[in-house]
Amino acid sequence: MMKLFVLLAGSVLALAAAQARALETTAKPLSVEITKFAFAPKEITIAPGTKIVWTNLDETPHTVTSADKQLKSSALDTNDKFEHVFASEGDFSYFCTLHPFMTGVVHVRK
Ligand SMILES: [Cu+2]
Repeated sequence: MMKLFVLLAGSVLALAAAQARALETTAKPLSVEITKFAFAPKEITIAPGTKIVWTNLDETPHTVTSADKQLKSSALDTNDKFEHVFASEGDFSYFCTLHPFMTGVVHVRK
């Protein structure tokens, strides 16, 4: 009987640890690369509260800008980063003000 209890307690702890790891993974910042005049990935789906970090890998400056100005980076030089935490659900389209053909979208879903 005691042995069974110890086994049960062990598996409950293992489950709790697995859940903690899952939460950590969700909260981890996600990366979008700006490379060859494009956002990669161009579309990304995240949970509310997730941070996205954009990094410009081009030799040319780019921006991360949305029409509603929720996203408004300065001109990012090579290896410069811009980050934003998406708190609420929705579809957030953005573009580069220097090259408006460069577009991307962030889908925030529960
Ligand atoms: Cu650009």
